[in-house]
Amino acid sequence: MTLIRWLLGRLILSLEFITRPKPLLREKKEQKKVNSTTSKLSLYQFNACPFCVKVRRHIRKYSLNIELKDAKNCISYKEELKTGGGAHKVPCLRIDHTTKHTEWLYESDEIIAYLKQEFPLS
Ligand SMILES: N[C@@H](CCC(=O)N[C@@H](CS)C(=O)NCC(=O)O)C(=O)O
Repeated sequence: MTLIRWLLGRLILSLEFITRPKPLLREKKEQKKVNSTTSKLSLYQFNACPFCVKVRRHIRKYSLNIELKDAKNCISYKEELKTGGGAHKVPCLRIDHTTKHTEWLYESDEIIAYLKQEFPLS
């Protein structure tokens, strides 16, 4: 079972690599603005999770500099996710609105919808 899961993971990552979308090219000033907003975001994820791959592809396509946090291998990220978000489920987008108000957004489709709304293609 572990071997099958590992093989599936490799397959997902290989397919992802072969079919990677081309990142959007923004003007420097525009990208700087986007970077400033994305600095408040981070994605808790697993490397070979298909739902995480879907979100990462969107992030790449739209050239969003969002920090990726490996919640499988990094114990502290795993704990942050469980304590802050309430569940050890990925993908989860952490949105630090202020130092006191943090939102934890689960579900790949919802994360993508949020990113599309926040960073529309102009
Ligand atoms: N409907 C969810 C499915 C997410 C999901 O099933 N994630 C799995 C990894 S692929 C997970 O977090 N499992 C919990 C665990 O492995 O501890 C989505 O689209 O984000």
